Amino acid sequence: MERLIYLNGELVKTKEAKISVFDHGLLYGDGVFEGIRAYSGNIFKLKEHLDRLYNSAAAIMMEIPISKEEMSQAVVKTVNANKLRDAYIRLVVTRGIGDLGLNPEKCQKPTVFIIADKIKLYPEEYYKNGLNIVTAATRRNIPDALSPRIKSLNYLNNIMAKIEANRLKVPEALMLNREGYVAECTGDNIFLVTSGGTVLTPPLYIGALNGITRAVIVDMLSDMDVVLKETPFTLFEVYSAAECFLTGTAAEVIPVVDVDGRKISDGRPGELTLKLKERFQEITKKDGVKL
Ligand code: PXG
Repeated sequence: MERLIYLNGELVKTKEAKISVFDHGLLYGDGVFEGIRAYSGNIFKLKEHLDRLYNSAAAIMMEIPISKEEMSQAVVKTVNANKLRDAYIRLVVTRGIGDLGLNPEKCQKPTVFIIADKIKLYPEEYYKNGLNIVTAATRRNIPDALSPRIKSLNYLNNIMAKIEANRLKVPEALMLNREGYVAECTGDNIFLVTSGGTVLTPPLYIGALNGITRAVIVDMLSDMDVVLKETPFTLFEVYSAAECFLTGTAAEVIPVVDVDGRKISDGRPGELTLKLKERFQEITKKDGVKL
């Protein structure tokens, strides 16, 4: 089925959903985006995604031309127009059409588009057996150059790390910050469970995206009375962890069983990881903005 794309206030067919070659989103990666999911007719954490989108836009001094309420309605409208109940939604706002110079003042109005499509799920095997990942040589962007908290269209840092993963034929790469602390993966946040049962995740200032899935897991751990420490850690803590898992909109909660050739514990997905994955999936069934 040909998809209908929301583009600057209108729903247009995929073939007609075109962006100018003078759009600064393309010329300079000047823009912000979100990846959102709908589960059985409910858009998961839409408010949180929109808050992050508008915060990212504020950080790059870009005013999104429609209100959050209008954006929320536009997302719902786009998913419904494509008759989707389970969907992956990509929401993009670029600086808009300008000239060939990088000056954003030349851009009259941000371009807004929303794509809703079927979600490509990760292979079931990843959840059952866990992922092998590697540490990328490419360090995460330093926050005082370009904050990893901004979900910008400038994903080259992550893409370079993803290329390293591809070359080693693994699905994800772990990224360290400039100081050598573990930050996050190319499209997922990371958690460890220590042998004592404490859960660790890097604080956001280390250089990680404020993941929506991460926040759900943080709340869940608090409900379960599991001690969570948002604290910097190095690869040593990763290699010696009892469990390791990644979180993200696409992956949800996914176990990691091998990092840089070091088996995590016995090389099987951990107990707490599997419990969190199940609990997370239960929440996705209940919560959300109705389509
Ligand atoms: N870190 C980074 C760098 C991300 O891009 C996450 C963490 C997880 O955040 P959420 O809010 O989703 O829990 C992301 C988001 C993909 C894809 O196709 C994944 C993301 C973004 C864009 C595409 O796998 N992950």
